[in-house]
Amino acid sequence: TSARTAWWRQDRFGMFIHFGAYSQLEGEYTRPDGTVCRDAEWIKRSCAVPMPEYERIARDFNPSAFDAEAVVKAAKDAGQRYIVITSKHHDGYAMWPTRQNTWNLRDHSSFDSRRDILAELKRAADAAGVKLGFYYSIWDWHDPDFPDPATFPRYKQRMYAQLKELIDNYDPALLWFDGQWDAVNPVNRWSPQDGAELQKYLRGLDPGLIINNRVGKKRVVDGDYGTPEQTIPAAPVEGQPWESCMTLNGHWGYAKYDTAWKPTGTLVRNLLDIAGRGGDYLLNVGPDRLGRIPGPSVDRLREMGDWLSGHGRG
Ligand code: FUL
Repeated sequence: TSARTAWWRQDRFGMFIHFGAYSQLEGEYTRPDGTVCRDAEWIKRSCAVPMPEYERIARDFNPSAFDAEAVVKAAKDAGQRYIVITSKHHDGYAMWPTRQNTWNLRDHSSFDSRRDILAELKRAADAAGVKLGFYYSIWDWHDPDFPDPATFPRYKQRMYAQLKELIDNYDPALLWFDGQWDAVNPVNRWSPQDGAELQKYLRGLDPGLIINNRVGKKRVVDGDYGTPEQTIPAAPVEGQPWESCMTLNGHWGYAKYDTAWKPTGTLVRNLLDIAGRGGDYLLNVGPDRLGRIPGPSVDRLREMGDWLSGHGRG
């Protein structure tokens, strides 16, 4: 792991992007009775949006203002050296033109079907010398084969095929798995062996690929690094690389009602605290329904970068 993760450990600071069909709702779902339910990337589930209704909402998704160069610039300005974007969150919606189903941004949206935002991001990131990685949720609320133990192997096959597409088409530097847990997932049968198998498969495709520990059961032996969420570990595991992922406000996906932005001073302090303990900081932005990173996020990222370049890191 140590040679593989060398660049990443040195980079220290990355941009997380939560962007998907849920972004279309911008955090607010109005129920048939007129009441409003709020959340973000979990909204389908936490607000019990029926699947046909969620599919109808996704049909309207048209992130026409998504600007890969602006995204990469915001990251660069902050001093971030890698980007990890949700290729598929728990809702199962693929943000690239996958051939495994039609539940994706090209085939099920109002977006220009000639565009591919992952390809755009890859191009812009390469041009700027920024690394690109993908978040991928093992848990899938949409695929009908997921919940049934009898059909789960078919789901698994499609998942492998999707991951191969991602690697073949976009050559990611890193894969950030999620949705492997027991507590929340009522039909979880993702075993340590499943994780080990998947890891082996991916390494066969690309030995240099960095993989987080949620590919398995978050044990030290799973993947390349630990993934504390919204927290900075007081006593990191000796010898295990780690990365704290955190939000800029209180949500991962765009939530228009959430204006509780963390002050830049807090963000800089978090970065220093994490770097001082040997970790990486993956700081999240949630683009709106049109694909734009919220202004308050861009401002804070720029202010962080200004602070860093004033202190010897350009
Ligand atoms: C969690 C997910 O359930 C959240 O939606 C988010 O993606 C976070 C980074 O990981 O496990």
